[in-house]
This record gives sequence, structure tokens and C-alpha cells, in this order.
Amino acid sequence: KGGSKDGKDDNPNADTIAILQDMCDYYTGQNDTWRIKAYRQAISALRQQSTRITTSQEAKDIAGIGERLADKIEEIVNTGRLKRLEAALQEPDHEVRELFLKIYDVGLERAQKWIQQGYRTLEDLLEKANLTRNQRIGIEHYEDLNTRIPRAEVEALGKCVRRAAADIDSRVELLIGGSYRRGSDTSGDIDFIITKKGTSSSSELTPFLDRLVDKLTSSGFLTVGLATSRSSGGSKWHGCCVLPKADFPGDKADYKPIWRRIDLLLVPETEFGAALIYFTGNDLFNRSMRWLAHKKGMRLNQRGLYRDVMRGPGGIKYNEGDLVEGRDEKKIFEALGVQWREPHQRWC
Ligand code: DCP
Ligand code: MG
Ligand code: MN
Repeated sequence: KGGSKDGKDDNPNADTIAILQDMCDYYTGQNDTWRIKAYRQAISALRQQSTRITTSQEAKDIAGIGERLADKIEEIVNTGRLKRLEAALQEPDHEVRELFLKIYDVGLERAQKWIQQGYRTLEDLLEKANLTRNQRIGIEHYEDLNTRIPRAEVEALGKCVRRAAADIDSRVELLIGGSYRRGSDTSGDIDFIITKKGTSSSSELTPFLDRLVDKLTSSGFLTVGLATSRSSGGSKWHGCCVLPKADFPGDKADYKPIWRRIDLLLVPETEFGAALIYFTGNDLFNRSMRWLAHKKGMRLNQRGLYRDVMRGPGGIKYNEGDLVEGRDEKKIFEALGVQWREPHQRWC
């Protein structure tokens, strides 16, 4: 758990980052938006340093690290611990809250309510709580779904999906986005972007998606569907999958069937670039790109970059504006006037 979310732990600041990440996880459980943001920014900034940061002053000189975080970094380096974290970890409901928050489809309010009802373990929930179908699946496969996926397995899972897709329609293109595209050593799930030349609406691809899901379900690759949506902004399918033993990349004796989260997103060619930016992330990077568009009087979403968006009081949109660019990732960067960033540089 912790520091290795986006990989590379031979980093000179790895131990500092691990503690900051624990603190960040704690604030995530508190829904403390500002602190979460500050910690995540500091963590990504620190991760990019090639030398070990030992003093508050050194830390402060790095863009993205504020004064208070800088002091905490010095405390961690000097003492090997962080007092604030230790206090946090001693709060009565802390562990239960973290346990519950890692269940699929469970947010802070839900977790808090269960704690108030006196539930302390996953068994309590299974026996006594009122669970949605997806929460039950999340609990029954808790271990699996909270284990990060090694990069080699993401690739092996990708091959299985590509193979099935090519049997259905060889002109459909599949790309793995998310943390995998950012170069991460491990991923929380596998994010597929599915597109096809000549399409201008994701609905043109839904028959393909239906067949793909059917095929992968009957082969046993997909184990369960968790959520589907068919909106104009793109159709998506969320569920779980298991790598077949035959496709296991390592020594077959080490194979264990592990449930993995998989997301499939249908995107027409006309929106491919914008969807790619969105689905590559990370989420902080997406937020900053959207904010930048907003400041320039434009709007960026997962379908495209738009200009002349008319807004009324309170920022309410009067119209969608005119499409500037949707197809091409690089052209969206250009139109926004920002320097191109490779996926592995999109931390925040
Ligand atoms: N995304 C976003 N805002 C969110 C959720 C997602 O902008 N609230 C975008 C950015 C993410 C991408 O979608 O990179 C994929 O979402 P994931 O939740 O799968 O996140 P990652 O793939 O980045 O990380 P992980 O390895 O945990 O899956
Ligand atoms: Mg992902
Ligand atoms: Mn995902």
C-alpha cells in the first residue's frame, strides 16, 4: 500500500513519499479536498526529484510544495516519522473506515453510516448490512480488487481482449489508457479505449461492445458486469475479469486466478483525442487542463475542446460552444497553447 501507486520506488525520496502517501490516504478518508490536493501535488513534485530532499528549505524551492508540507518533509527525514500521521492512525474508527472505503462502490457517507450502525468488519457487512449487488461483489472479492495489477499482467489481459475484438471486427482499435499509459509499474484497473476509423458517434460501436462483452463472458474472461452507461458522451462498461492460465506471463506454477477491474470506453474517431486525454489522466492533470481551457474561455471535456461557450450568472452554460478539436490529442494541446506532455509526464 502507499508510495508505489505510480511506480518507481528506487526513488531517492521513496520513504518520504510513502509517509506522505499514508497521510494523503488518511485525508482521502476524511474527504479533505484541499489537503488531498496539496499532498498529491507535493508527492508528484517530490517523485520527479533526482536527489534526496532533506530540508524544509530545499522542499519549499520545489514548485508544488507549500510551506507546511515542506516542514513535514523535513520532519519525516529527521525523525523517520510524522507526528500528525501517528495521531491520525490512532483515531478510533480510522482502520474500519479505511477498510470500508476500499470496497467497490462505497463512499465516505456509506462507510460512516455503517460505522455508526456498529459494523466493524467485512463479515459484519456481509451478514447484517443492506448491501447493493455491487458492494457485495466488492466485499466478496475484496482482496483481489484491492491488489494492484503488475504491468506485465495488464499487457496479458490486453492481449486477451484484443484477440476477441479482432475476431469480431478487425478494424476496431483498442488502446490501454489510465495509469498504464502513463507508464506506471502497476495499475488499479485496466482502462480500454475502443474506437474505429470513420465513426462519429459512440452508438455506432455499441453493437460491437455487446458482442465483445458476450464473447468474453462466455469464455470466462469477464466474470461480472458492474456498471454500464450509454450516454451521448460515450458508452462505457465497467466490470471484472480474470486472466486465463494459458495467458499468464510468468511461470505457470505461480498462476492464481485474480479478479481484476476492467473499464471499456467506446469513443468515436471524432472524439478520440479528447477521450484519450481524459482517460490517460491522471485526474489532477485533467483538472488542470480543464481549468486552463476555462481560463481561456474554452471548455474541455472527454468529447472535445470547445470555444465560445456562453455562460450566464454562476457559470451556467447557455450553449456547448463550437468544437475546436476532438480527434487529435496533440492538436488539443496546441489549441490550448500548452506544451505537449508525454503520458508519463502527466502527474498533475
Ligand atoms: N479520471 C478523471 N477523474 C476521475 C476519475 C477518472 O479524470 N474522477 C480519468 C483520469 C484517470 C482515468 O480517468 O487517469 C482512468 O481512471 P482510473 O480510476 O482507472 O485511474 P488511473 O488509471 O489513473 O489509476 P489506477 O491505476 O488506479 O487505475
Ligand atoms: Mg485505471
Ligand atoms: Mn478505470
